[in-house]
Amino acid sequence: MHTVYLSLGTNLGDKKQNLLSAITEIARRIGPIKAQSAFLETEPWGFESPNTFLNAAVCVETTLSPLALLRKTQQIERLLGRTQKTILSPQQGSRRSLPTYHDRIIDIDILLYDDLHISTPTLTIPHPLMNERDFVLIPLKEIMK
Ligand code: PH2
Ligand code: MG
Ligand code: MG
Repeated sequence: MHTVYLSLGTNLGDKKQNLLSAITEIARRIGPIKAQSAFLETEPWGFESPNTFLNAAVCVETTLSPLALLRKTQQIERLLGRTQKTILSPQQGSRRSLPTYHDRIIDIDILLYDDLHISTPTLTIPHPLMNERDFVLIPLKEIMK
């Protein structure tokens, strides 16, 4: 079994229901939920939008590999109606610019996977921007204590 921390975010539609549906699908397709944070209303970070976010974090146990986990989280995003993908800027690795973000029905990001450190073109764990984002850190601290 592996212990995984996921970040959830939504700023379109029925945001509370979007988080609840995502958590239901995570439990069904990824593994049992060990801890779940409160839902936190946050201002858009890294882009401008009139739509505030609802964010949360969950701790899940899973037998999935990191890449299989990524595919499952993307499958759940599509199932819940997410269409657009974040557009990565060319110099993202250099931290000189952020990706182009957009409003979304649901975003599920992998924060931590056991104490694993990996960096591939499709997946980096721990999440490279997590320590710069209060909307990630506040829910995460709540469930890690
Ligand atoms: N997600 C982003 C970019 N900005 N801002 C907030 N408040 N919450 C998010 O979940 C979020 C964001 C990229 O995934
Ligand atoms: Mg994200
Ligand atoms: Mg994402």
